[in-house]
Amino acid sequence: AESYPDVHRFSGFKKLADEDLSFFRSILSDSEILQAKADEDLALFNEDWMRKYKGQSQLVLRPKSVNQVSQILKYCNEQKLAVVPQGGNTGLVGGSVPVFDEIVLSLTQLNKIRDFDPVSGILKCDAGVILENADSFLAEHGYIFPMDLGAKGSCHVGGIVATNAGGLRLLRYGSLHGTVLGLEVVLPNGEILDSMNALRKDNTGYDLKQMFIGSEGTIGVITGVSILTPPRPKAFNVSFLGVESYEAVQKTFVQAKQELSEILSAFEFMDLNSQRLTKEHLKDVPHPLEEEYPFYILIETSGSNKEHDDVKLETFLEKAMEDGTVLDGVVAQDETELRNLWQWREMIPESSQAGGGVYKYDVSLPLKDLYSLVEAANAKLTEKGLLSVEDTSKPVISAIGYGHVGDGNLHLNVAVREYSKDVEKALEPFVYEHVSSKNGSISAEHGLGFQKKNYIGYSKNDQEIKMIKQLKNLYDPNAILNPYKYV
Ligand code: FAD
Ligand code: 2HG
Ligand code: ZN
Repeated sequence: AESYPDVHRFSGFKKLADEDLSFFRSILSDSEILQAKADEDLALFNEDWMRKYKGQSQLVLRPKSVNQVSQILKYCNEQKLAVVPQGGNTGLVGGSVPVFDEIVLSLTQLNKIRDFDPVSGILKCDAGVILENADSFLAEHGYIFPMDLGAKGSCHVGGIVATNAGGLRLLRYGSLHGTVLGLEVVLPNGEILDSMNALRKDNTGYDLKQMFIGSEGTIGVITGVSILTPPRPKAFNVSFLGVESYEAVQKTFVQAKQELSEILSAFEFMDLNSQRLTKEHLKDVPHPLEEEYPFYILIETSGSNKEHDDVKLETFLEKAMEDGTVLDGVVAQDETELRNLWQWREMIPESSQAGGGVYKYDVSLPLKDLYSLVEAANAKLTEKGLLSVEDTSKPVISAIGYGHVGDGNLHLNVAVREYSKDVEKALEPFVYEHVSSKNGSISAEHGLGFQKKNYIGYSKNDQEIKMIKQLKNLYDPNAILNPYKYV
């Protein structure tokens, strides 16, 4: 994990005392309180998924009711005890773990499905429901959760809403700003905002819930989510393609939109280095394509009629191969093959950090410029002597690019043998400057968290930052909620 020489504990925050523990014991049961012991530092809650950010919290609270969350925050606000809301702790920007001794408020035990309406498809659940569990529940009723991502087995519904995560099917179902219909949120002073709407349309004043979607735990703790879910498609197809260039990726995207139109549900791209890294990680699993190609594409279709979808996919592939855009490809023949193809995309994040560590950049760029960042980063790291294909003593293993082409969202992952300030300095603010010069966003879907707290100015102007700060000050004047992060 990294150390933080430039960040200092805010002296206005109280240090946890016995009287605080007595209070928490008065409102929570033993199983709802985890305390650091001599031989145990609550590592699971202090350290993030990448093992890059590590705090020193001595206390984790795991309430089972909204009322308890409210009492905890009211008390912490009065006492000026800092708090980090935590979901599945799969966030990738260091936002979900403490920096110093903040109390971790874990939503893990607030995990009940509240209500489901099989006519409208509206699901209401606690924030701590694990995404995969929500989706399995919906599957029983013929519905699907309108977003999907590699971390589904651990991340929470509340966590993805707090992050405004995008994921693998945003192309099809849109962002959570559209699908979330209502939220229940506990404000830093303990007040409960009950806005669990189940209406698709409601134009009565400010749409308050939007403020919390993507707020990364800085102005309220989300305890309940109401979300519109679509019918579960009956037929899925996945194909995995090899192409010659990034231009061919774009051309294939246009063709896919035209030919597959309403059944296109994911369009992901991966460069060769990302697949080489994943091959090393997956060891004995054979890659779907025998030969190597500069770029790969994963296309998913989902619809209501398998035969209809098959014909569409075939027609699309025939055309794209005939005109030479697509050089090679396979189509999954069954559920197992389908999952195997997906894993060559979904396992990249894990593979890219398996060698020791990873610097992750998650950016939005105009589609024509999307891959330019990976090329620029490779050039920069080589020029600085940090990356060499032949020399394995260099800190960087590989700088790879992949992501959600359909959403204009690139993931640049710089895999390193160990975390190194030299590599970080070569990449930051270089990457952010590159993105800003092309009018992109320095965070497409992972948020700013701790990693990008000093860089918001590359994507938001002074007026926007001023208003963000005003809102923060209004709702969290003591700044107890997720401090040292982006706001
Ligand atoms: P956490 O990591 O616990 O928290 C994330 C942030 O939200 C923190 O700032 C935290 O303080 C806050 N927070 C959490 N819960 C609450 C709450 N109830 N109320 C208020 N604040 C809260 N992201 C994408 O967008 N697309 C992807 O495709 C994608 N794939 C991923 C694949 C893998 C393997 C991994 C590890 C991560 C991936 N992510 C992806 C990152 C994504 O941000 C997280 O998976 C998810 O959004 C975080 O959910 P979580 O419950 O783990 O939240
Ligand atoms: C994905 O799309 C996630 O797989 C993670 O957003 C990306 O690890 C990353 O950089
Ligand atoms: Zn992503």
